[in-house]
Amino acid sequence: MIQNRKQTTIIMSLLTVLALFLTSCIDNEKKTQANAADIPVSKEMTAELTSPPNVPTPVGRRKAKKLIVNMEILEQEGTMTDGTTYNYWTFGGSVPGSFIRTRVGDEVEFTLSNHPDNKLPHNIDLHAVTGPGGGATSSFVAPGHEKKFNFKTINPGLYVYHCATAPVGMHIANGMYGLILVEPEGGLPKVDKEYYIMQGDFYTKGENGDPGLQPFDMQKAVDEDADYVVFNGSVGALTGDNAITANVGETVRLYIGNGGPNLVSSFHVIGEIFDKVYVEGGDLINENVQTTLVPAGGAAIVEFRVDVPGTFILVDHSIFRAFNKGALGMLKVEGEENKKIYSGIVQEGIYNPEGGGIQVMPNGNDKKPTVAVSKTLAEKMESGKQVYMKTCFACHQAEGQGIPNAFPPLAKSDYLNANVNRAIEIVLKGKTGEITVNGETYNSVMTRQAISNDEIADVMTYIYNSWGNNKTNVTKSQVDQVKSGH
Ligand code: HEC
Ligand SMILES: [Cu+2]
Repeated sequence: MIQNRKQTTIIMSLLTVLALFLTSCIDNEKKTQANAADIPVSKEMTAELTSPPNVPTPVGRRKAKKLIVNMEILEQEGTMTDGTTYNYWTFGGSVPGSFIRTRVGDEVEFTLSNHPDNKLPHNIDLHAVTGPGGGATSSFVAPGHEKKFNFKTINPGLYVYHCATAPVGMHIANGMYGLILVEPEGGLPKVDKEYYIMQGDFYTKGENGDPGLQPFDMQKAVDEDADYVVFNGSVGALTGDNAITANVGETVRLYIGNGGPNLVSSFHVIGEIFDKVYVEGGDLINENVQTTLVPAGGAAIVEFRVDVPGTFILVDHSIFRAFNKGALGMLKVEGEENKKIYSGIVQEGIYNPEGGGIQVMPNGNDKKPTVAVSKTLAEKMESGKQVYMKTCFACHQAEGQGIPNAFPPLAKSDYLNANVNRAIEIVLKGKTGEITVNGETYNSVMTRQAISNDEIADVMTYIYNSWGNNKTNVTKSQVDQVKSGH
């Protein structure tokens, strides 16, 4: 014990040094935040608020100001997907809510008004706020009232805001979330295009695609069993005519948020690599990233330069959400091809690993004419169904219903029923460019299907005799004729 006295003293003094060191670190930390809190504000301005996918003008070099933010809560019915509506609760009339753009040191005067036609009280918790409830406790407001509170933005970054009124999960599930950006001193580096995209999961009484006004389903929400997972509040909010755009050579910055309430997003752009990701919307910058994780109640900023033209698909790479629940958007890039970066198809040929010589199975009956086999309709339906389930099913789906905004339906398809030869040709040669099926336009790619003319006859017969189509019986000789162009 006694001989340990000296050691104890040494340890004690080491601990003291360590403690001093840690205190000074914390002091420094406090100092930067205190500094931001001390940034003086000059003048007053009203914040520009935008609905998605747009963002307000960059802050740039402007001085810190008293920034007036007026946000109105609206409960309103909107379209979830074709034929399906939902009662959205919104900040500013959109899901996600209006984008708020500030800079570090701004003194925000926030007025939250709850429209008199609304049914419920609401409030707002901004993750950019340092203070109890992120503002929630000061902003609780009944329909037909408004509340005002002030806060100073002391940490730069991209932050989520959301309603925090009980039941919190339900308010978020109904669309009450958005993003607030706090730019650093001097602003973010300049880019050519900026967009606002936020993912959310929705829970409805009916299943995905069930028509009519669909009420919120609390049990499904608790079970995290989402019917819709979407960008910007609805299926197709960022596809077709709603796609975001850029030109070859431009730099694109996406402010990505995830409102949840439950699911995290594996955000990915098919055919692009993020040059930069501001991880979780903070200061840490990662480079050359394929997929970035955006937590529920979190955000990320991604940046990339577009080098080649085409349609780039934005997805949650938990991929069934993209193709079956709606988490799919599009970035359309126009401009010159760059064959050095991407060649497109250079050559297309027959892949024949076993060589041409043994492709015909000898059956000891070589002389038998192949055309002589004539199948009954039932046999063709049987074999056609097999071809369908093997080849077409992945895109056009089990009941031929297709996938909204991606793959057209074959069930009750006016396009299919109007012209048999045209449909055969599509399967023979593939199809690109815009087509309209049952009033919906598709502008996608169906690749040439590598199946025999006999199989094409069977699968087309199967499709024409299923799901309310016009019962055409397609023969192999008809397919042969279309193929030879007569
Ligand atoms: C990889 C996905 C994919 C596969 C596999 C696929 N298709 Fe398609 N199909 C599409 C797309 C996409 C279009 C629309 C093309 C466009 O926008 O120009 C389409 C269009 C069609 C059309 C015309 C539009 C309509 O709805 O009537 C027919 C007919 C069709 N496909 C039949 C088939 C058949 C038969 C098979 C299987 C042998 C098949 N497709 C396999 C994606 C696919
Ligand atoms: Cu609310």
